[in-house]
Amino acid sequence: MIKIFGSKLGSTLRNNWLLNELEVPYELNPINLKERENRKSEFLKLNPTGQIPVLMDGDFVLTESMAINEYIGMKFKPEILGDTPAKKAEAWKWSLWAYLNLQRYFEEGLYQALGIREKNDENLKVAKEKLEVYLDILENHLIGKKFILGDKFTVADINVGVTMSYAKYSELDWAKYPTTAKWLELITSRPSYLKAVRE
Ligand SMILES: N[C@@H](CCC(=O)N[C@@H](CS)C(=O)NCC(=O)O)C(=O)O
Repeated sequence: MIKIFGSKLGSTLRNNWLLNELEVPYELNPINLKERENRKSEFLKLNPTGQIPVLMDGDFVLTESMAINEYIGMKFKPEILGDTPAKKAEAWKWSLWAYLNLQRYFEEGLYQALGIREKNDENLKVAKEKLEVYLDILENHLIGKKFILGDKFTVADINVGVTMSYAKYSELDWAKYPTTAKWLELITSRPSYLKAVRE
């Protein structure tokens, strides 16, 4: 059985959500970051970077949540990755776009809220300004579409959706992003998401 080392939230959620979506049984091995289990030598053998998630499938060990989703998709249901070369590439494009442009600014709010970074209003302001630029782009992209790639739910919705789940720590004016809010509500009401965050 596939093993995931990680948690129910953060980057690991990408993998737990996709595994549930594809109805693939898996075993979640909790790694407690507060207790620094990710820095123990046993875990560092799996991922020398000391980060979760890690996938283990037999002897095969893989890190990086989006690479793990590529593996899960390829192995169990390749269409979830996009059903044409263009759609697959677009799925990667949006997954990387969100991770590289949105996530680091969401992390400012998240880390300050959790006390990992010191309170700094100026940094929060800068992060919010940057987020507004990128969220406008996502909003315009989603207008007239049900999902990121159009009418089909794909791995891009999961990868980008998890990045967007960090938004709750940044004080955003959601009235500016009604289509994004509707899309997020739609994808996070899927049983696969609810199972991943609850169980
Ligand atoms: N790019 C990595 C990021 C993984 C990551 O940032 N994991 C966080 C939890 S969400 C972590 O393990 N943090 C602990 C640390 O960096 O010490 C991925 O997508 O898998």
